[in-house]
Amino acid sequence: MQRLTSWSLSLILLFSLANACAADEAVVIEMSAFKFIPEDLTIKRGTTVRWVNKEKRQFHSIWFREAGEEPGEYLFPEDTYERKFDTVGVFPYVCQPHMDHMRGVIRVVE
Ligand SMILES: [Cu+2]
Repeated sequence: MQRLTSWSLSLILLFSLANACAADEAVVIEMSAFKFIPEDLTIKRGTTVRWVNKEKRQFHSIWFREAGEEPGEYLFPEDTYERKFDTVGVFPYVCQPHMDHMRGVIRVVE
């Protein structure tokens, strides 16, 4: 009984670790100095992308305008936004307030 309990605890610990690692598998795009870094990103299908606002004061947004979506909410410094890409294709996006010069593209491959 004692052995079973510690074995179960080990399993729980293992699963927790696995989840923590999985959560870190997101590919990060930083928003800094009015740019998406990297601006052009290629990922495998099923990958999660996490945008992080690294500005000191400036807000930005993520808007997949060409896909006909609504503009995203404003992301203030240290705010993040995540999206998983399950479809192969090219997905351009812009920052709504700075869309003339602040643009990025996600290329999803098999
Ligand atoms: Cu912006």
